[in-house]
Amino acid sequence: MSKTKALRALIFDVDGTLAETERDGHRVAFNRAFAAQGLDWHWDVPTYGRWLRISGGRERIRAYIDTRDDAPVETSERDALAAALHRRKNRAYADVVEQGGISARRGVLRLPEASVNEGVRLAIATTTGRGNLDALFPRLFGKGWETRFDAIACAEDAPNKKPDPQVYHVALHRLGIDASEALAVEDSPAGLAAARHAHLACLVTRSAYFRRAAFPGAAAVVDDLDTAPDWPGARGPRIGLDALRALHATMRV
Ligand code: XBP
Ligand code: MG
Repeated sequence: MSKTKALRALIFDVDGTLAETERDGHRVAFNRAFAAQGLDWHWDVPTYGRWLRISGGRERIRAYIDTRDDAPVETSERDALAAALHRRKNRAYADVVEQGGISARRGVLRLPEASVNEGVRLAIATTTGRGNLDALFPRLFGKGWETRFDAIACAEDAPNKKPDPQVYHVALHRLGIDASEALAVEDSPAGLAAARHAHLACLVTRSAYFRRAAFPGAAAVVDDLDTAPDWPGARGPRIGLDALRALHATMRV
């Protein structure tokens, strides 16, 4: 039996975990990008859910282009179209956020704040690009948001997208801690797999697109951070730092 290590950091995914950015942000922005590019393509809510299986917005749109009869024939042109649509999508995403289209999921503002006050550090491990954080985080956490996070790892730091663990390895390296000293918070099967491949315990807060997904290997699966915790050693009406410590401990013994 290995000795239980103290919980020193929480590592948060962004899309789907901190906010419903996929359904209400990236999807909407992709549709605006299609229209701006003169394409009559459209991703409704269920269709986008199917394409979400491909991590990474550029990778997602590139795979979709391959299914379209009305897409360019040459590979280089398809690559260029994917890059152009992705750039447009990210600009549109910033507009959606700016227009107030995205808000924090339940518990996302409370729990990180409480954690920092009790000496547990915060980090980000996301497949999305840094520009999307720069658009979203001031809206969620206020102007000085960067000072709240001890490590930020995003697409530019980890080109191998989830379920590859690369982004978690980068976050752990920047935190200077071992995987056994952190807890990941994710919303999707790919995110959970990435965390587990990096040997992290992982709490899943199911997002809209993954309400019925299976989460093998999760420490716990809940609807959101304001849920009443039901694992051993946890008390109270909502998940608090004590509950996260108890969850982390159960995964380590
Ligand atoms: C998020 C993603 C991202 C977003 C879009 O996955 O897969 O690609 O959908 O962002 P996770 P980009 O929450 O597991 O990190 O267009 O910047 O890729
Ligand atoms: Mg996610």
